[in-house]
Amino acid sequence: EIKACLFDLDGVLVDTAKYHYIAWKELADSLGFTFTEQDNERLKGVSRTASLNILLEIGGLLLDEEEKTRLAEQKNNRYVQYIAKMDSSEILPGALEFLRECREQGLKIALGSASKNAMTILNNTGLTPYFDAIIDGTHTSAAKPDPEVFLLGAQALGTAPGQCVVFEDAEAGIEAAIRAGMASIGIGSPQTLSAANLVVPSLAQMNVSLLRESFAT
Ligand code: B16
Ligand code: MG
Repeated sequence: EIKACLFDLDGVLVDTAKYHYIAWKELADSLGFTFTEQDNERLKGVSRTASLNILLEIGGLLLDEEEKTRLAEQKNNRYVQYIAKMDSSEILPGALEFLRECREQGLKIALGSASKNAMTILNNTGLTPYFDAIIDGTHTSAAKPDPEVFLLGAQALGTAPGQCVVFEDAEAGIEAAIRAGMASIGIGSPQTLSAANLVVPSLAQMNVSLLRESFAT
């Protein structure tokens, strides 16, 4: 029986991928190479450090750790400027309605995000009060597909992994859910998220009855 829902942030509840993209693109521009929207797909759900490594690989640049730290900081400063202007209009379709329904139906709710900026985003969009537990990139030591972020979420809620369902838009996030021993629902395309128990285009297609039907034992 499902007792808790664990949500990824970027790509599930809000579309911050566009701001990550602009900030990474600005960095690539300043380093003198092109970074496309297609390239950006590879960074979704991936930590900041790992994202920078992919970006530098695309640009064919080999840099030392000190320089990398500086560039990651430069990108993040730009990103923080963009998310500072976010408000509730940037919550993805169906997300608020589903979070409300989960609460009404007595399901517990946790965040499981790789982002170190999750609190800013949740506060600016007004989503913070919906969560019983918030686990983000400031609490974790291993990135998805490591299950750490979701296991910490279940622990904070006091719910067994077998009673949790994870909502994720990234392949690495679905893998993390599986490794945590949790059910998973992919948000996006069935091709990339085929490992999930169920895939829906967005949370607008999700409701608690469908959730219960999908995982009825
Ligand atoms: P930050 P999620 C992830 O968020 C993003 O999808 C990914 O593109 C980003 O690099 C990562 O957070 C780290 O974010 O630089 O803000 O710490 O999908 O796990 O909510
Ligand atoms: Mg995501």
